[in-house]
Amino acid sequence: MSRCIASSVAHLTFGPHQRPVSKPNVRCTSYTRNIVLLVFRIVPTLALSHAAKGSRCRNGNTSIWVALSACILAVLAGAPAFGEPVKPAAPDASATYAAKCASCHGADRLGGTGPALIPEGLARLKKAAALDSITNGRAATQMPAFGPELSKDALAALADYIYQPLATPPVWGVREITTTRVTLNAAPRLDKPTFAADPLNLFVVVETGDHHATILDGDTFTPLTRFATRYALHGGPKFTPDGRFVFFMSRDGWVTKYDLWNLKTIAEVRAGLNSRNIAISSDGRHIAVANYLPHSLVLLSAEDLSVEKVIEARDAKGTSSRVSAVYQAPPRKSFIVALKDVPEIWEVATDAAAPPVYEGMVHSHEKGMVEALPSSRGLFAVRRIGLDEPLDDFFFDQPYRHLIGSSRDGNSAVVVNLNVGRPIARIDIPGMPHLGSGITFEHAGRRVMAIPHLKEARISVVDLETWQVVKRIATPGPGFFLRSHAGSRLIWADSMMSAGKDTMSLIDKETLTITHALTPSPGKTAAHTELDRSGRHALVSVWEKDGALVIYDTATLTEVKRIPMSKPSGKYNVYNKITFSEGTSH
Ligand code: DHE
Repeated sequence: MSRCIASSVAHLTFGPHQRPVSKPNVRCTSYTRNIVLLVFRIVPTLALSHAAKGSRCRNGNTSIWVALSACILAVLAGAPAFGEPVKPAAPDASATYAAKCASCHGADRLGGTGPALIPEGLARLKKAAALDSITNGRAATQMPAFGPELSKDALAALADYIYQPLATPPVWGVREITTTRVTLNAAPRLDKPTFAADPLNLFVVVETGDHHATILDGDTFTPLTRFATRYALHGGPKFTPDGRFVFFMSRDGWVTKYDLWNLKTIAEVRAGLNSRNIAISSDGRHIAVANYLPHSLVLLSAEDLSVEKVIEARDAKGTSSRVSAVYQAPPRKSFIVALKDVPEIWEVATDAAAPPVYEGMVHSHEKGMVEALPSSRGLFAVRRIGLDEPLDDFFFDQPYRHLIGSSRDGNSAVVVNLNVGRPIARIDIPGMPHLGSGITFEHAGRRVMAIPHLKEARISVVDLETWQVVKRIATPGPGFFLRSHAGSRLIWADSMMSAGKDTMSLIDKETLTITHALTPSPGKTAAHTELDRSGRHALVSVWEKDGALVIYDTATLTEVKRIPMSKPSGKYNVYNKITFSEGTSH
């Protein structure tokens, strides 16, 4: 059909100011629709008016019959009744996406320079917030505002569209991962860093407000550099045992290797499409990536981020599962893997000399006489630990003999002895304990752990031998993170999930009572603390887009310095991390 016929038909049916917004595809589908509407709308109108005027055709009966049948056809076709305005065609969101979004977010919606726009990646973003970003753009990013050029309906259709599941599940295996790998800079041989600051007292600060990271001198609290990261980093960055390199992961599955001595990005690879976190092996040679999409554990070389192995996440019966997290267990020379959808935990060996794993029947365990076939052995051998229910959000005791995981109902924690490979105790701690943020310390001559609760205003303290709750400490509100240090007698707890979100509670490890409250910025969220390598200073986030890093002297509790930052979500001290110091996350 020629352009001018098409446009005059469109004029008739849509009116001059109601043109469809997404032109390319809409045009083809609207043409067909317009012709149908034209036939059903105009023919009966003419026929009826003809009949109503009493016009005497050669066959007046035929004229009325034509009008009636056209009316019936029009009703059957769902065409609007006479005089009723015709609604414009629904905007074709996939065409709008192709025209406006695909160049940054990928034609397949799996991401490009912008993040992936798939339901798995958007689970944490409300649709109204997504619509706001599409309409008004995102400050300090390359995301433009489409409000001025798209109609309200087209904007809403686009927001709906990106929350629709992909028609076919994407494949993301060795080949796809490998094609994304880039080396950006070589890591030169260096005996010491290219700057004077103590490399073991550096802090890596992740700023999720504008997706940057700052490397901070932990003695002078002066930033050494600040650089753009991938969109939405999550989980703690992981450090090589010598503290020279750090690895970041984004929720979109990008893993980045960064040289802390030379302040340069070394390499990047996209190991998953929707990822949870990463871990590094105790020898610093392997990186493990936990993925929700696809269901896999990806093992990378820490040297150049090349793929070493992709392990599909399936339980012993073959049921597929998301991998909710992977943890490093240095004394065990292994990774511990949490599976979201099946009642299993995995221990993946990071030691080439790891013993064989037997999954089936073993006739004899007599040394040198084992009569069975191992399912795997050596590097990346997978040992399955069966559970009664899936467990999430793990905490480990210092020797990594026990793992404590949250049960599904959020009312208890299950203790798994990793040596014998089975659950040995259940701890009654209702209110969704956030075990991943737990810390350990000595209290009254016993090793205990303290854990915040996401749904109750308290900190629980649990004895790590008897698994009994020693104390429940009431706080101003539910919180997310806890921190301390062997060199400090205070625990720093936030209440970021509550009205008391602007206040940090300081708990005395000896008395297990709150002794101080600090409010870095009244009304603004205060959360996530990390102490320096000696425990003399505590760095607290004002967790807002126009936020700050506030540094306190842990002896006097006075503010030493305040550095403006964009939602500093987490900060990580090199020494504390590589020594697996008590009081911090691992
Ligand atoms: Fe996290 C760590 C899981 C929501 C900020 N978070 C972790 C870890 C896990 C986890 C398993 C430990 C990984 C590691 O360090 O290797 N987080 C989850 C969730 O399941 C949860 C509740 C929901 C989700 O969708 O993922 C969740 N996390 C959040 C947030 O909403 C936070 C506050 C903001 C954000 O940026 O996403 C958040 N999580 C963090 C941070 C760490 C973290 C800052 C590292 C803490 C540390 O000190 O090591």
